[in-house]
Amino acid sequence: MLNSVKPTQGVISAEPEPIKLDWASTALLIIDMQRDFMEPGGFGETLGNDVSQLARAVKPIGALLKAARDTGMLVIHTREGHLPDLSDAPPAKVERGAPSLRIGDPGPMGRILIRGEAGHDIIPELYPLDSEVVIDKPGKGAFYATELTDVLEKYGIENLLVCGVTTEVCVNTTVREANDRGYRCVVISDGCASYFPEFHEMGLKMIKAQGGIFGWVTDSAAVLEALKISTPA
Ligand code: C5J
Repeated sequence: MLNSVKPTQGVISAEPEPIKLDWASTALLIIDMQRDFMEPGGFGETLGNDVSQLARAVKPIGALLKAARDTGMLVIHTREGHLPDLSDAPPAKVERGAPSLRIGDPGPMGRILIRGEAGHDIIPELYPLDSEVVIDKPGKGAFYATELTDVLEKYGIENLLVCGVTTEVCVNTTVREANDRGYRCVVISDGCASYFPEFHEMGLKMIKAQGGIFGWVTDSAAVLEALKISTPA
């Protein structure tokens, strides 16, 4: 007979070393898997990026999301974006560079990086359930000007399984913010992606270097293994 008792703890094979986590105090934090970053016509492409580079993270995140839902782990999604009147968008962010469209301009998926527009929403494959937490953030880090700290405290979370896009921008900024606040961050290498593969690699190296100066790095299969869930084909 299969043992149906859910494990309360697991050891994740990770770098620089394995890490043991209590699942009840662990959340899956999915950073900015929004159409604006993932699809043609959104913010990412207006900056000149090849958005197809990010697609590789979708399947591993989907497997983690399913595992978190199956095991009752807290799931938190974030979305980067701004209020329609741009009152939370610093001019220094809106005015920089020479994008084809700026934040707030009308694009094929609605106004670029504006809350409530189609482009600002999360891709259908990873769409949040009503029961999951969605944090809207104006910055790169998920703690800046958001209710994330309150949410983590409310649910007694001490450990974060972090994935999403892009590795070196919003994922790294959030991990650094979380690390300074005392959270253990385990970053999922195949669940993160960058428009620049070399930045992805270096972004992960920066996290796990120096004995894990910002956190741990693992992959989705290792998390599923620690949760005792078989890896999807
Ligand atoms: C960027 C993000 N790259 N979510 N945002 O501007 O990483």
